[in-house]
Amino acid sequence: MDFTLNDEQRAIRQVTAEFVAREITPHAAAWDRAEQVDLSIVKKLADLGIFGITIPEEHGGSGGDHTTYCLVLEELGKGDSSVRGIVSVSLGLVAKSINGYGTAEQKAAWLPRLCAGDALGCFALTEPDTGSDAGSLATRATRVDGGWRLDGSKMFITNGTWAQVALVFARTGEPGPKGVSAFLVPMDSAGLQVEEIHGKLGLRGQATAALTFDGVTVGEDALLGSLGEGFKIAMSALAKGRMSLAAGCVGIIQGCLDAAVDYARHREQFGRPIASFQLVQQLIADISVEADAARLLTWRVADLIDRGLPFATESSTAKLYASEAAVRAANNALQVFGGYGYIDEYPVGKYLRDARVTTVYEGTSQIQKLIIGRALTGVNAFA
Ligand code: TGC
Repeated sequence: MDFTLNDEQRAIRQVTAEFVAREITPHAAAWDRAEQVDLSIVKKLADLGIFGITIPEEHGGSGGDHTTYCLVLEELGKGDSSVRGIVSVSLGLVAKSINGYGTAEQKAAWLPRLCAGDALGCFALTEPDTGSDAGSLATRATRVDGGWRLDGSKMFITNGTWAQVALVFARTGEPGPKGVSAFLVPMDSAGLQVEEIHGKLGLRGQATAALTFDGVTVGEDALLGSLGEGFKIAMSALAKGRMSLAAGCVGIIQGCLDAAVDYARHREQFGRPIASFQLVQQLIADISVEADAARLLTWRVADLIDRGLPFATESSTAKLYASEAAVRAANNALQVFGGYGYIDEYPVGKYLRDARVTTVYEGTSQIQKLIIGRALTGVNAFA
């Protein structure tokens, strides 16, 4: 593996870091308090080309590689995980799925708009009663004249109140994963109700919603991929999504490291900077080691994807490690800050709250361990 970044990757990382420092970091605490990022950030991100990385140029993207994608998500994650999540769902889960499985018409209808930030996507897999066992989902799509009718509900849907298109997974056949199909559903469809979920511990700037489908009708052309291919589309999206989530966690860990080092150098106790105390240095060293380890695990996944090699187990490994490490890093950073870490004048309390859910969504840490265990042993713990 060659992890030397090329000139283009370094330049994009630098431009993104400057953008984050100017447009996101100064507002992150206020957006967190207000429970809503300023949505003008979407167009600004799009103008920088961020919603089109890895999408081919012919569909409005820049055709960049996955290492570049991870570099960008790390910088966004350092600035505000709520903003990072808007990108990793709209681009990482929705646009990439359309690019991978869509017809020429579906790509033409949605990809230029998603890349330009004129539309956002949301990924509607999870349901009120269906989390880890995603293949048992109950939302139903039944054939009607000229298309499909969708009935059911979805839960914890990022971008839910902002999106123009939902990638919806619904049952069209037998129980279990093989009976699931995927649909592209315009969010202004009649019968689709969206209710924002408030009171989250973290990711408070993001719009997380519950969706209800009550006789929503879509045409034949809404089916993404083949009939019964929906679960494969969801798993394929999540396999890459877990890498992007890991990259966002690397950003959290790096943000914790930078904040803790800076604070420890300036905060004085017992007549000298707390950076001079060995136990403080231990907290900082632990964060640094985990930043390196999480970053290298994440870059390995990007490298495998760009070389066309299998990557799903490595992506679960990166997601598992980076998310758990982000929680530990934020906890250690808060310890360095003492009481000041507990108020939002400094970023570490928000890092801790935002990190916590990363061990839960896009597959819990327990699910990642079972995916890794299945790959190692050949024995399926889910069956
Ligand atoms: P399993 O037998 O593993 O697979 C069923 C079929 O899917 C195929 N498949 C894949 N295809 C392509 N790429 C991949 N990476 C694939 N992984 C699996 C597989 O080959 C099989 O097809 P076939 O034809 O061979 O039979 O299915 P399972 O039911 O045993 O899966 C179990 C498990 C636990 C791994 C799966 O259900 C799972 O990953 N659960 C976790 C669910 C999850 O991550 N949910 C997250 C929802 S989204 C979210 O949290 C937030 S993002 C969106 C937002 O923020 O709004």
